[in-house]
Amino acid sequence: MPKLENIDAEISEILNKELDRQRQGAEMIASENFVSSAILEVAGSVLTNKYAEGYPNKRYYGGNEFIDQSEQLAIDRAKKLFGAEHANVQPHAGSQANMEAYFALAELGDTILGFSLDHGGHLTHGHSVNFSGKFYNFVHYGVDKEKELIDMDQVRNLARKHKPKIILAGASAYSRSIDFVPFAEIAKEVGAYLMVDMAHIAGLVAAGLHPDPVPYADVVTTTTHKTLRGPRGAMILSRTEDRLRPADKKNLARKIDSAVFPGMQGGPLEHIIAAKAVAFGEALKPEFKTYQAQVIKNCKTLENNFREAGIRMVSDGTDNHLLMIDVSTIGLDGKEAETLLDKVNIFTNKNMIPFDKGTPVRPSGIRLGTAALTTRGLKEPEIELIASIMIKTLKEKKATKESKEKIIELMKQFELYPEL
Ligand code: DSN
Repeated sequence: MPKLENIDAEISEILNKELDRQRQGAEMIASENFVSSAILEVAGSVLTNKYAEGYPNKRYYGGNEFIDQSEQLAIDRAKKLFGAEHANVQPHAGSQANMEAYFALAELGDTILGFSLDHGGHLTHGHSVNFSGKFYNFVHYGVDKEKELIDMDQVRNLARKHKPKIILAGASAYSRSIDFVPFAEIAKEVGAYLMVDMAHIAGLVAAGLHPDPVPYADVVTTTTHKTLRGPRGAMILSRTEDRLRPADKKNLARKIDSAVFPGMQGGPLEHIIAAKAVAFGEALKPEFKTYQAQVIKNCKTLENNFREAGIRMVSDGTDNHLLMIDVSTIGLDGKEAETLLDKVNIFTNKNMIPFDKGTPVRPSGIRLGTAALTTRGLKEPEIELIASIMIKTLKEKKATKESKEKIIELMKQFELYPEL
């Protein structure tokens, strides 16, 4: 087979450079991870060639015998992994999954109660610049000022006042466990659907190391590429029955499927769906639980190091795979901190923190995560070393060549895709 480098030297070179960057860096962006070689292989497979609009055994194109088998495996494994009644594995990304869930549960203009982006929510949870904030009437809850934990009194009061069609739980920058029981109680009291976006914590949930939203929520959306460690994509889990509208001709499972196709998407990405099946298969193995437990231990190690260094953390620490650092307490903004760390090959992202006095482009925080480093095999001693380099770089406001070399040297010891 001709090699990419002989066909498209420019793209080939970019791929090689990106592989080197990934190999030589300490990847601490909380939403990123490294897929297995098996997932890489399937994501780059011949399944990309096939049109398969519809669902297994109900397609709008011929020739889907094997595609049907692969998508059905992905569905069955997803249901088994999360104990869900229904799974739709076609959403291309988390944004689409959320849009499709809103389409299935609400009418345009309906009220939805969600977690504010600047307190740790997500753009698709009703921000004014996003489709969600334009199509629906979002009302937002946040964290309390003292402990910086989700303010359930506020959730209850806003739910009673606004009577939302959907109450949405889930976050992209919240380092504490979320208890879905009170959310379900409030949803029941006000006659709302409970929807959970578990994108960040899906791997922890699958391993039984975070409270499970599936028994409590009507609909659960997730991306597949964060702690779940699958290919870039998403899925929607749901109950079969529509709890609030049981008399409707379509049950909830069918409403979700119709919202995905033909409601929002066309041809599913069957190469990615097969790669999701591989990821779910990996997550069903006992080693996955060991991996997720180490993700949390590594994050706790980070927390201990930042506490000892006297640097403020949002909510004073973590229960999961991520940690929010308030870099304003050391005289930096998030953009400056991100840039300094980039220069020593530690990859993070600037992030708003609750009650931030900064702006989204110059916020007061950075977000750190341990899912990707743990996949590379790093444990507590290596995390300590990375934490010490981070803290030194941030406190001295100086990115030294020596620090960068130490990170490259460390990461060399943890091979990434040696076969490539
Ligand atoms: N889910 C976001 C993140 O956490 O990085 C991106 O949309």
